[in-house]
Amino acid sequence: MSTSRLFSGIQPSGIIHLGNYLGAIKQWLELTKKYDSIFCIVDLHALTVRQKSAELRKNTIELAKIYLALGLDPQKSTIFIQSQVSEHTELAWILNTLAKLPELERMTQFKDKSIAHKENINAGLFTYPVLMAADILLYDTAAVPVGEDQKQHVELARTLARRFNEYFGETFVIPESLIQKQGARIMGLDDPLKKMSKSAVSSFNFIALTDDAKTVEKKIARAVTDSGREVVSGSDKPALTNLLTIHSLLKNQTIAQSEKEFVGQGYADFKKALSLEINKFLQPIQKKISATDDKTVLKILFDGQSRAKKLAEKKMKEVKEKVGLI
Ligand code: AQP
Repeated sequence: MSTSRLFSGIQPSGIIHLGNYLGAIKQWLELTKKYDSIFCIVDLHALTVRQKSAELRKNTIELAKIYLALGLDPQKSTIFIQSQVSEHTELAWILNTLAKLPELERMTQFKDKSIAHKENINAGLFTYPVLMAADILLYDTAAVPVGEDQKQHVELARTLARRFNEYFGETFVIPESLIQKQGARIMGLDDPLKKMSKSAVSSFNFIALTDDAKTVEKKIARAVTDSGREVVSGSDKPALTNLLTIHSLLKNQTIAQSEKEFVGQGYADFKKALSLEINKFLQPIQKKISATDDKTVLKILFDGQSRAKKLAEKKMKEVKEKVGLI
């Protein structure tokens, strides 16, 4: 295995959806063959949007079960919970002193979430990208597989790494984001102009990986479509393009191949076939999730914690020395 490191994380801010899977996780499995991989459950990030504690706990364990059900092998990669390695927040503070206000103010996710959660525009939401930079830089990460929405945050991690290196001397690896060509941005089923999101107000925005077959059928039946009758993609057909993207990615084929399957058929036929495809993908995963018990998952997460902690401690020691902290 190459020593080059990969880091990626997902927030347990709800149950992960097809957008998270198709945009990010789908490429993880292949990448684990090439990189020394670390997969984190970024629970501290989830706190930037108000969470109910019991639900956060449940979603954290559920997310670990989903990681395993999707095929991540804890023997081959490190899987752990962010809050269990305190160096993440420690490094985030130091990086906070390097990040500039205008750099954070221009973050699209901050702007979007400030609109979606007007009642809770907290400082954590604003400095979220700095904590994400710490997550990445702490492990000398070379590659960060993310969806298009996170590219801007990885850019900031690169900027902060360079700034630190210039001021304090060579310390951090400059990470690269890995973004898939297709599926990098899966849009909401209820609004194809905004990305699919776990914390969307309506559950009709997303297909959660734990949705049962009936729920999937209902959500796809209700999904917004464009005017017209033919099942075709195009810049003037954002809703159909999104549904066709999901269909093609699940079938590992091009959008053109998916379009061809539905020549002469209407939206109803297409939606039925799409629901079937989604359920075919979800059912084996759901079986694996329910076959995994909490105790097994916790053991995997604690093993991951001790592996990650060792790397993080070493890096923080170096950072503190460089900065002049005793
Ligand atoms: N709609 C999307 N299309 C493609 N990729 C996506 N990702 C998220 N949404 C889409 C990618 O999934 C990974 C994990 O995301 P996250 O949980 O860390 O945070 P997020 O990007 O903020 O995802 P959500 O679903 O929108 O969560 P909430 O609503 O809690 O903020 C990332 O790699 C992301 O790019």
